[in-house]
Amino acid sequence: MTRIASVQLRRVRLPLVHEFQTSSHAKRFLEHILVTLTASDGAVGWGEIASPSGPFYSAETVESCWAVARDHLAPLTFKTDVLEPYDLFDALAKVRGNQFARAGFDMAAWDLTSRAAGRPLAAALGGTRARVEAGVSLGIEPTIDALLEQVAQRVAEGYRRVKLKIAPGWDVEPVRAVRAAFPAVPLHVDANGVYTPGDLGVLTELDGLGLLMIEQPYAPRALAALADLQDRLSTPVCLDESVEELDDLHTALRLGSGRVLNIKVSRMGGLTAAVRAHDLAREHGIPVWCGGMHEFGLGRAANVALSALPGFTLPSDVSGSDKYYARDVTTEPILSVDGLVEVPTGPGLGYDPDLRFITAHTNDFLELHRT
Ligand code: OSB
Ligand code: MG
Repeated sequence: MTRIASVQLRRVRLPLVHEFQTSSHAKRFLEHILVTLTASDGAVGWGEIASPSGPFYSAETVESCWAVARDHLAPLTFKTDVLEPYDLFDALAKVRGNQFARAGFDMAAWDLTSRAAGRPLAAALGGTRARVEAGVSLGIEPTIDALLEQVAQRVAEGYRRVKLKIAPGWDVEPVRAVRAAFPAVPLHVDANGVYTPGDLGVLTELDGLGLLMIEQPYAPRALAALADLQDRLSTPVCLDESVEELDDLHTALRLGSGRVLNIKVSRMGGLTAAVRAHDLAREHGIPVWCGGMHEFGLGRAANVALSALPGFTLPSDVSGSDKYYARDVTTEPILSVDGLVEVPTGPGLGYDPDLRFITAHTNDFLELHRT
């Protein structure tokens, strides 16, 4: 029996090497919360709460995650016997919503149990690949030329797929320009839910550009409208924000709301839920890939491990650390070489936190103990 004896929470802020703009906001710095669980036998596991600062991707914010982690998740963690990571996931599922906050604890439980067993996280999750294919996600740029320059750089770096953020005013024209300049590059677009059925004209134009998929064209809960759209398009619709729980995926499968699933550890509330979503999608013949939230190296290592599962047949948003950060929170950066990222073979996440660097970038620290 393993009891968690202490929980540490750290708010860590890092600058992004390149500004990232989506339909709702532009980001130059990111603040994520690192979760450290220490068991009574001394075993340690690290997790990352990768919530954006504002409630524009999901309802969560860094502030909400901090409060929920401190007031609800840590106390529930102290009450739970963590033999398997599932034990903590199921205990924390008492909390509704708040997936990003829960995901940080779930990830730490997976790291702790697999590290203590001397087993790589990927193997513990059921991963079968030695390396995974990496794609990049490119934000809205000030000009089409700046976007073309970004695509050229990332293609030269070897990334296997390029995803472009789109929004009204930045859609058909930039995508057509990228398609014309890079006819052979696997390309997809992500709207983060900003279009409505009134925009069918734009989406139909995009349908003609040979895209791998159109990610989250409509709002998260518009599952019926997404199904109507999928009926009208030959390009697969990919769901991101629409699937926060396994039941959302059941509904989407029943309605036919999309043909591809982006699985994010954060959005699903942890690795446990991510594996379950993978299994369900696979049963239904839906290809999946792992999406990112600009995770620091710890969260990114979890994404790499997850992407080793057999249903992850499309390139994931697991770019190398250098695409995001000049220096990362792990002692070794995550590397993408020719668009491939090695799945670590060491115990747990396979990457170690650089505690000195983390401490130098920590804005707030809290340690809680089981009483
Ligand atoms: O929709 O995939 C998204 C980043 C912040 C919010 C939403 C999204 C993203 C990304 C980042 O696309 C992808 C990455 O981490 O490489
Ligand atoms: Mg997305």
